[in-house]
Amino acid sequence: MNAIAAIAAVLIGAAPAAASGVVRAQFPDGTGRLMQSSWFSPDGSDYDQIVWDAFSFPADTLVTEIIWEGGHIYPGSPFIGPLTGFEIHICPSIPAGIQPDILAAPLLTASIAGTAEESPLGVFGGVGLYGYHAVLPQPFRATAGVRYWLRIVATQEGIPDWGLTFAANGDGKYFRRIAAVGDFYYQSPNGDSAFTLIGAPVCPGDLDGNRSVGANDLSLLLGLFGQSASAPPTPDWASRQNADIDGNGAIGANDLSILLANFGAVCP
Ligand SMILES: [Ca+2]
Ligand SMILES: [Ca+2]
Ligand SMILES: [Ca+2]
Repeated sequence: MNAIAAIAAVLIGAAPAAASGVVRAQFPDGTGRLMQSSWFSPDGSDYDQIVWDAFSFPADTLVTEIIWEGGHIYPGSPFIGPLTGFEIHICPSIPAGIQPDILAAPLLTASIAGTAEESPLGVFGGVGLYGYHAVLPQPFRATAGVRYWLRIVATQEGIPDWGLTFAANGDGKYFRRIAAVGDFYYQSPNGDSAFTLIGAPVCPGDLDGNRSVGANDLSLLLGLFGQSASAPPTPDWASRQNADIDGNGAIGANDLSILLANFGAVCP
């Protein structure tokens, strides 16, 4: 009996299926700082700003829902337009990967009418923050190792002031478009935006993204066995999220069972 079969032998019963769970999260940093990402609908204005932030996965992943956190920079101001919706895009990178390809068609577009299940999270640094949630109109299939850019922009009928809150983790950069005197400027400031992607691995058990389930995947999972895959994020956060195949927030027997049930599988 080899090692894999020995492990399998201790797992009784049918393997559970991979379930939908958090596949990537950049957590609010708790400061209440906001990066404006909103525009004056329908014609735009010199007050508009748009934010993109990047994400990627070690293995092919289906993204089905998005959660994000933000608030108003000038809450209660009579000059500010009401929040009427959100535009969510997933955009490709330019070849170097350092910024979104703003000329290319988005890979996914979701228009959310209304306030996207806005719910208060509390007051942070004197700023009221809210959580938002949307189910994508169709799942987005992310390819292993490819860098994508999430663009979440609020629509306001009046001067816009809505923004995403800064995140405690990420690669330390985001991308934005600001308007000034009738023109647009693009910048890569320091910081990350807070968002959570919900979904599931395309190929449960393929942790290294080579599109089959094998010994290297098992080795990766065993290396993380018993670890948490929820907050607070660690430097190997992406790997932990990826290894938490059933999305329950920890890497454990269930995940191992799923991997072993798929051992040898070649992924679509
Ligand atoms: Ca970032
Ligand atoms: Ca693999
Ligand atoms: Ca798990």
